[in-house]
Formats: sequence, structure tokens, C-alpha cells
Amino acid sequence: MLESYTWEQIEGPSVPLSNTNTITAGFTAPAVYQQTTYGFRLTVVDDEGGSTSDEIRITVISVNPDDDGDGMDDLWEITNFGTLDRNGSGDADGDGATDLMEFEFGTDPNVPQGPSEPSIVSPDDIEVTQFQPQLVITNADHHLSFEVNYQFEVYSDPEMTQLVTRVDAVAEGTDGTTSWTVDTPLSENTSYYWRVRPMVGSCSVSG
Ligand SMILES: [Ca+2]
Ligand SMILES: [Ca+2]
Ligand SMILES: [Ca+2]
Ligand SMILES: [Ca+2]
Repeated sequence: MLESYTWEQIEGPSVPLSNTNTITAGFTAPAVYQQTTYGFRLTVVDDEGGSTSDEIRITVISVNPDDDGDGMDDLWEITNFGTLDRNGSGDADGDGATDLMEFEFGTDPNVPQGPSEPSIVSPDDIEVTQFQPQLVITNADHHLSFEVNYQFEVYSDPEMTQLVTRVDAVAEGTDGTTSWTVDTPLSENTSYYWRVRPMVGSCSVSG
């Protein structure tokens, strides 16, 4: 005759077991962010002091890869940040790509991956004959998976306080350079100053 049943957990993160002294123990599957295996051992003792035990393993799978609903897979968050606390809008490595973008690009959220400063190709300190010149830059260096676009600004003063025109998101050119044609006629015999700024993100305007 069997005298006692004893269930104990032998594998996986600790979970509360119920009815551990009966033949049918139970536990509530906890929320997991990755497949997790729980192991249990049942030991039975009979009235003559003999005992035997058996083990079972139960694997709990994550049905929702993004339990906290921030767009980043929870396993990716744990792997890269050790926590689910980040919500995607931050930029852990300060490279201009938010954590959520890095998840989508498949890049490393803890390693800065550009963009560097782009350089000006033309016009650079020269006279131009067009009223709407084309501004050309050499693309910034950045991780190939980064989607980068450029903001161009044209000013009428060297201190760059008097904005003449600007465009926010010119898609990066595929030949190593990016260009934008000034969208408003400039005045004759006047000096203008321009600059460009790379930004990581989705592109809203093509140029
Ligand atoms: Ca998440
Ligand atoms: Ca999160
Ligand atoms: Ca980043
Ligand atoms: Ca990065």
C-alpha cells in the first residue's frame, strides 16, 4: 500500500506547486518570454518503507513573442538589455537609431553603427549659374541595414540663422552620393550657405 506522495521541482525557474502530497500535483504555467522547461520528481513511499520516484518534464512555450507590446521581441530585449523595461523609443547606444529601429533593422542596439558626418561634394565655395542648384553630398558611413535620409538646409547668412529653404528627408542615393535640387529660386550675385544632416529613420520624401 502506498503511504505518501511527494512532488518536488528539479528543473527550471521555481514555480509554486499545489497538491504536492497527492498523486496529481499542479502548477500554473507562468508567462515566459522564451521556451522554458520545468522538471518535477514524484517520490512515492509504501507502507513497508520502500520508495521509488519518477520524473517528468513540461515545456512552456511563449505564445506571444512580444508580451509587453512595444514592437520588440521580448527574447531580443532580454538578450540585448537583460530586461523588458525598455520601450523602443530610447537609443541605448546613441547612434541615432532607436532601439525599436535596431530591432527592425536587425542591428546591434548596444553598438553605435553610424551615421558619420556626410561630406559636401558640390557646390563648395564656388559660384553657380543655376538659380536652383543641385546640392550633392557623399553619403555618411553607417551600417548597411540602417535606412538613412538627409536634411538639407540653405541659409542666406554664414551664421546660418536666416533659413531660406529646407527639406527634411531626402532618401539616400544608391551610388554613394545623395543630392537635392534647391526648391526655390535663389537671388543673383548673392552668397548662400548650406548644410546637411543625416538621420536614421523611415523616409517620407524622396528627392
Ligand atoms: Ca517586447
Ligand atoms: Ca520592453
Ligand atoms: Ca541605437
Ligand atoms: Ca546600433
